[in-house]
Amino acid sequence: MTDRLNQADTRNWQEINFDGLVGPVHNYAGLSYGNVASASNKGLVANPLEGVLQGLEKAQHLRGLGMIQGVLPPHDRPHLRTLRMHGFTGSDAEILASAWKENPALVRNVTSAATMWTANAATVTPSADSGDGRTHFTPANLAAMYHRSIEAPTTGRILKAIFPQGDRFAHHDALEGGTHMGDEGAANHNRFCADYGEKGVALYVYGRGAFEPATDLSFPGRQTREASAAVARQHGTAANRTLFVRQNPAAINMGAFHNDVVAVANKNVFFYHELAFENPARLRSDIQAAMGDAPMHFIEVPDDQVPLGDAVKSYLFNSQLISSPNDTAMRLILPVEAEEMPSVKAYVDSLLMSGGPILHADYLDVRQSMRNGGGPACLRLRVALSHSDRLEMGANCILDDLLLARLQTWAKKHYRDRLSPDDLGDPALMVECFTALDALSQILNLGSVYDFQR
Ligand code: SUG
Repeated sequence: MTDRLNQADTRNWQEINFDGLVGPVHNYAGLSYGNVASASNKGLVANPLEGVLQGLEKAQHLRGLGMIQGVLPPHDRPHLRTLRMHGFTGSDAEILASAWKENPALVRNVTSAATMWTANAATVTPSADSGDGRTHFTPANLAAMYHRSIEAPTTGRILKAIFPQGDRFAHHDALEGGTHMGDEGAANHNRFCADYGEKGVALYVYGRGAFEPATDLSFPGRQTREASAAVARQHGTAANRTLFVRQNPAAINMGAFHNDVVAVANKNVFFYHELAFENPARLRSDIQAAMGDAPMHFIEVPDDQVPLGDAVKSYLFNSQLISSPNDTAMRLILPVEAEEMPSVKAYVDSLLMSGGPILHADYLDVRQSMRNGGGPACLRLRVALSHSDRLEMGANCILDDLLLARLQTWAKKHYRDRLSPDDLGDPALMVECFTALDALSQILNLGSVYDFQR
């Protein structure tokens, strides 16, 4: 059965980007150690309404380029289930009040809007590459950061609502084992292929081994080799088409807490910084060997043209690299911060003139997210699907004009335009968030995915 499904349509594949909607509690609490933007913007007043609208505008921009664009909903915050697990009891308002009084830092952690960065939601293996011809999903356990370690169960329920478990789609539980099995999802996973429906090569990038001291790291290596290997095994990708490589410790120490801050792939193009990996020449030859006859294009950005610090600060590599049906060449979707960094702007200008596979670049404003270390690529989960896979999807998460208008109206009705970390104990904010998400789950036809609905 699965072979038949696998072979039914290698054409008519498209990569869908599922953008995470910025949540109503979007704020700058500085929760992510090792994420330079999050730490340096700690305490700023955020504008959740502007954030969600910026995200929708990015999604709409991609739609305008002919891409299929999905959305993933924010999670319920504050996460009362976690506070109950901490032993707080009573009504919702009582739980929040006593937790805020006793431990405001805990409340800030369970009131992060970090689920917007859906590149960390899960690792996805398209059906063309998996062992059984189904699309496989493993929600990331995000064990390295407490505020993100509470995401996986709700993420799993949302993914199952959109991709029903069965002949087409297979769902795994998030990895157990705490930080030893730290898994940050698609942000540390690249897929190379000649075309989306062709068999691809998976490249998993990890920060450290689970059972070795990483004395060369001054910031957390969030992803372990063992976690990457476990996900690859679950998804059943062919051994000769599955590669594992360590991220350069120098990049992690410079603030590249995920590999997608220093590298991005699309089809047979790999665009990365010279210092992203310790031995890029070896990696290139391993990728090309795994790809066989399909020629790869490697675009290695030299440190003397774009210093690693500029790349991390501007998020050059946290751009989306897309093949839109309207273009023959590939296109980068960059944050405006990249345009404002002279070394990066000069590099991108020369890249577009080089006659290579990337000939277009758009700079978009996602500053609300960027201040927390989340660029265009962080904000989306890529799912490559055949046409017949797409027909089997559930829920109502694919953007069209009507859904876009409904989401804009919904956000304007429910979101604040100012939020500081000191506001997170406000019981009214909790009510606003749950009311907004209840309405959203109906708009997106998700069923009862949230803890407060169960
Ligand atoms: O996990 N920031 C996120 C940013 C994630 C970016 N994702 C990718 N690179 N794919 C993180 O560090 C900051 C939240 C705060 O401080 O409130 C935060 O979680």
